Amino acid sequence: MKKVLTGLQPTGVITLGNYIGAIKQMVKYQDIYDSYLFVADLHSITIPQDPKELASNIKSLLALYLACGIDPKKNKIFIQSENLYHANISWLLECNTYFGELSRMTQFKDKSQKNKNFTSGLFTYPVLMAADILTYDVDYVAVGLDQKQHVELARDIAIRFNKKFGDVFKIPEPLMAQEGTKIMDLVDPTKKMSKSSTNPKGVIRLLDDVDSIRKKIMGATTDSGMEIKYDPENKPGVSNLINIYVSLSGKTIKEVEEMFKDKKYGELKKEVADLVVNEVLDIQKKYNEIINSDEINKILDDGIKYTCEIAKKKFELMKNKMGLHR
Ligand code: ATP
Ligand code: LTN
Repeated sequence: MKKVLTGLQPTGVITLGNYIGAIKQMVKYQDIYDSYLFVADLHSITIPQDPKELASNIKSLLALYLACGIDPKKNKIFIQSENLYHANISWLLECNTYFGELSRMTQFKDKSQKNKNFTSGLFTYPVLMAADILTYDVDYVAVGLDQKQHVELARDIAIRFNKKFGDVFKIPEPLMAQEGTKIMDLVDPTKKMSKSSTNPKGVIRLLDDVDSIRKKIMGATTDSGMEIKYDPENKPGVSNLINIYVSLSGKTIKEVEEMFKDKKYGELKKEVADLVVNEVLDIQKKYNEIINSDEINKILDDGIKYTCEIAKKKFELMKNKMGLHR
């Protein structure tokens, strides 16, 4: 069975974008691949985090994974910082990664510009991500377009390491979400809907109360004209609503356009809101059952035991190949 892996950062309550673009994809993959899903908490501290908030975000993200349909029997679920091998493996890889390569990462360029006092962790972040991936010899890494460059770097590092020290790593491939799964901000539909967005009106979070979700969708920016047509370039607002409808209903873009052919924007918004609210209510119900149960701890104990065994073997193999032994 082929293996797939992904991680999400606990940088805030996840959005409808994260749900459609990442979690729903993993729910689909869990039936066909051996799946690894973790909380990338070591990645989140590359930018400053409030310790109390971070701890609560980690727990909440885990509960949301389960509430969204991630099946702990089909996934190895773990917290990155609990597996001490990730940071160790990352160091061995860092010493086989060039400064120039990391300087070319577009995420680093963007994020270091936003915060002049950025940490060196922000710079070496892609190597830690390579460690997450290469440790488990996965075939696929489930990511959005923004992370593709990091997966390509992981491949380059693995190829170089194998050449230098022998066959140690499998070369992974990015597995991108389907076309059209990028959900945009409701207020500015030319911008991605993002956890760390500063305008709450544009972002739907899975734990928002459903009245406010309805209000945000009814207030979404639409475009001039009247026609309900998928055209992201000229009609980004309407296209985003169609995209959400398509992602949650399983219908095709054509079918949705047909359904709303002679209808007004307001009707599309109402139907999108109904779909989202329905799905979110179900997730919130499950979330509330899980968040204070002991289920998460049990799942994490199993996940960390399983993944540490694999990671330990990979770490020992790397050390041996590199001459780090008695
Ligand atoms: P941040 O604002 O902290 O950068 P984010 O909301 O942009 O967070 P990430 O943590 O970078 O999200 O990404 C987690 C996963 O969710 C990735 O696989 C990413 O591709 C996916 N994702 C994030 N935003 C969207 C979106 N708007 N539409 C579809 N997928 C998304
Ligand atoms: N960098 C990713 C999160 C992440 C990840 C990974 C994704 C950390 N390690 C390994 C896939 C594989 C992000 O910010 N979305």
